[in-house]
Amino acid sequence: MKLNRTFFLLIALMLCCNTSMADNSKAPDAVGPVPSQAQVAWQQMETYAFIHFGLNTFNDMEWGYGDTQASTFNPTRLDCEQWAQTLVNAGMKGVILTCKHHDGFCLWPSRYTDYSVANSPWRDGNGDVVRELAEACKKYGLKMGVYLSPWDRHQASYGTQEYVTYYYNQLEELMSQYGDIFEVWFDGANGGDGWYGGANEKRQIDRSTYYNYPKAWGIVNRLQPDAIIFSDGGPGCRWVGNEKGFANATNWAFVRSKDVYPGYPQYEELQSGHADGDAWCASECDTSIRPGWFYHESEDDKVKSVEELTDLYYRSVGHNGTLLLNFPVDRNGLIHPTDSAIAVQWHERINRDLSNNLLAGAKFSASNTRNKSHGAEKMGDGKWDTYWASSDNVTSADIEIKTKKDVTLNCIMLQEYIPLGQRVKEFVIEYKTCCGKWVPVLVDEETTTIGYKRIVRFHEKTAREWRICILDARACPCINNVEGFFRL
Ligand code: FUL
Repeated sequence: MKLNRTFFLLIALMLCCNTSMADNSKAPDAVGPVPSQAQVAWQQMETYAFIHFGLNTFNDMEWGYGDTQASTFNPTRLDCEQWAQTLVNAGMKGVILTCKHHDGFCLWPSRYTDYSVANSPWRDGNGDVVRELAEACKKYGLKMGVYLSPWDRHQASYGTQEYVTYYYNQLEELMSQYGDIFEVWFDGANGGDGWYGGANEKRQIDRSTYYNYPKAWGIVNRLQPDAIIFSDGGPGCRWVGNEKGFANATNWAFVRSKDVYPGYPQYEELQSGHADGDAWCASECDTSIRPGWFYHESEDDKVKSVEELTDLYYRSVGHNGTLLLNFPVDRNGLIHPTDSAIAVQWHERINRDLSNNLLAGAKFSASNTRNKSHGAEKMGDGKWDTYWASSDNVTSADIEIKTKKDVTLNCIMLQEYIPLGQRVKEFVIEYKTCCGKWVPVLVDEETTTIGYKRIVRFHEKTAREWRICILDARACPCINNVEGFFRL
């Protein structure tokens, strides 16, 4: 009995020592899950474009049935350089093309089907949209990504193993013929019915097993090791669970990898991620600049406004996601002038909102600091790789920011140093009143997670002292950037 007590006391003492002996002279240990370097680089792109273009464009459809004649694909002035230049002017860092949508028509001359540009009048059947875009991307400094629909309403073999091989073969073509690819889209959509070589029927497949995705991902990893694989649950990045272009304010870059697969029925969870997820899988917020993904003349006056797009930016990039904004290329083969004008004005608006950091040059301090090389000033030095961190086991701390003179702010940007994991669970932003009282700013959404980037919009306040109170975190917080703005 006595021996037992002594034994337990000894264990308790050892545990205590262990905690207090946490080595705060070193950088904090990572707290899993953590992103790969490629995932960090991908998230730093922040905004990139989708292009939906194909037979649907010429037939006023969203989901071609698979029987539309290839001969109807005939853009008269197709110019991928116009796309690339427009996208660069709109601040986009990359572009993902629907190389094959659900109708099965290929925008490149695939050697595995005749249902492609090779059998269209465009460039006398000698054209290759994927190649033209890849070349334009290189010229204008954009990254290139591909969308290859797993569901194919044209192929007679759809539903059999033969189709899966066909799908892998096409993936292999796209991964090996067009240079570096930054992202590959695996769309979970499958409506069942289709032409299927004339069968005109409904074909159900088991979405979680039919395509054997791990094998498809193996092809991507072998040929494009840095490419980010998109699907409902990654593994590279995840769908955000809606097509409206926003993530929830609470947004974890994790998913429970065993649960989520392309076509995941509880997709609404993806708007916030899984706080207890075992895999790093940040959210990509996709939406179209128009109601449809493909071009329809009837939507020429329904292009999203600069205000709407700006709001989406704050709720995607500003909610720890990326924004994938779709441009439906028109029948000429060009981005429509209305869409391009709005996209460029939107980019200018974001730049105007977020270019004048009113906290630049302010004095940063913190209620707890790990060591000299992780001091509070690291949050204001403009460097990605330097960050403030608290001591191990300290999961709440206050960051104070003193400016030289009064500043009026209605927006604060916070960034965690994500190579060490996403940590913060809850925070509050406060300002000091003239009588020396700390008061929280008025925010219209919850202030919980931060992640790679959190941009908090609030009702404007004028003050010389500001405070970010981190109330809870999964481990000691590591913050590498804090900026403040006045948005007009
Ligand atoms: C969905 C598709 O069904 C839509 O047509 C579009 O391509 C969108 C981006 O993904 O799942």
